[in-house]
Amino acid sequence: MPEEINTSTELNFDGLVGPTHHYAGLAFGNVASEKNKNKPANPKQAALQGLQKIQWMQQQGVLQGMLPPQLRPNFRLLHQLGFQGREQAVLDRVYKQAPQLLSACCSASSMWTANAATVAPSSDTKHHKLCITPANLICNLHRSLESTANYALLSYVFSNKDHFQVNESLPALSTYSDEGAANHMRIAYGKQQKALHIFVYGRDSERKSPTKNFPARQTKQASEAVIRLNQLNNRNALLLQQNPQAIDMGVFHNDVIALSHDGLLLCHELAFMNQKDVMDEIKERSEGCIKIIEIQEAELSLSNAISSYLFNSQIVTCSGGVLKMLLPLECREQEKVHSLIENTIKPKANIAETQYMDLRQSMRNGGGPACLRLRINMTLEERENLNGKLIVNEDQMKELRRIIEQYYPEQLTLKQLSSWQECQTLLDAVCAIYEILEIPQSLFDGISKIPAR
Ligand code: SUG
Repeated sequence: MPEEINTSTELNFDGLVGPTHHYAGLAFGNVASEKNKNKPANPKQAALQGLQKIQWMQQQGVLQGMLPPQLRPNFRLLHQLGFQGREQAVLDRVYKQAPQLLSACCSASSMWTANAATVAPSSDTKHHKLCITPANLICNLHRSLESTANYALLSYVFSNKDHFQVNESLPALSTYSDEGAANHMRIAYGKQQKALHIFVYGRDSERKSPTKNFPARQTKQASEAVIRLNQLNNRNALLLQQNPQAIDMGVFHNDVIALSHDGLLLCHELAFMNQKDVMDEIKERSEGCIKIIEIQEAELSLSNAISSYLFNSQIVTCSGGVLKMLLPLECREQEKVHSLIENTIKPKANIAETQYMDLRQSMRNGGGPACLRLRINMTLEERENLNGKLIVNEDQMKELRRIIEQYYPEQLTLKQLSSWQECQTLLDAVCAIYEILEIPQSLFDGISKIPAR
């Protein structure tokens, strides 16, 4: 049956891992990132694991998008911080004097596209246009670098103003600290597919921080602004506070402790503040149409939820309407978690099949399956009005694999990143990826201050 022009379909835009992927322990409060600091990384394997995930999704009959890596090193940051001169001299000095800065300006963190932006599909917005607000990611230096390039990329791809509105990211201030869709769940429910947008914040910037150990990244003020910018009504938006106890254990984003798909919400009992009231409110708002599966601490401790990344899984509606669940391999390796998934979650959520996937390269930096994707609901007409070729087909996948095989290193150390010659080879790979995705490199001129080569 031909797809109707105004029916929307959810696409996942996965971030392709960049060739500078490494472990630098840059994300305080993300326990995996800290634990794996300075361990050897394999960018080639990381990118191939990402491609394998995309390919699996395509095999399930779903359309899959991709966002390319960003240009690194970001010389703009180094110049701003006083490292000036020719490229090799700059890299030598920063490697010697501030190796953490070299890591930050080379980070491949844009792979976690769940943090790239927050999206509201046209079916839910006041003016019936698809709205996108890129996140400022100001909580961590290396992540804050992503924002300008994300804005440039998304403004280009979604430039048709009859269909799309791409907002600027929020002011780069702690008051408006925004981490994108990782703290947002759109739950469509009932026969008419009404949608409830749940925004989860960690702290109210007008109050004392509720956490003791780790920073609460998302602010209430940021979520409120995104609700306004994305043209949502207060009727279809719900603002919740994350449980500070969870943040203090290492739940640095809501998508580490809760997930949603269609009319289903799967969460841990310690995900939100005042959780009982929150659950009642969700039921009331959706007239009982949202199905909630709440996992108790006795069934799965917070610490096992974090180490397995169970809640960072993806539920997928495959062609024919069958539901499958894509989980990180770590969920199969922990017996208790595995049994909970197979014996409780699977039957309760009507999941026909579970697929455990090796995404360890990303997992070691705290990025599971759901972190790697940005969900965008689009109609056929909207898809036809996109610029670039981000919805990837088989030929593009083959080409991408070829580039990764050819250019991506199997081992990467900071020493290698301090060589301008080495960096240029990696930049060639990223430029080749832009070509395959039909994204003009000129969009990023001036953003990372990469000299013409
Ligand atoms: O922001 N890790 C990322 C992981 C992001 C995961 N995203 C979601 N939960 N949606 C972060 O903490 C580590 C980089 C390093 O240490 O090299 C890092 O940035």
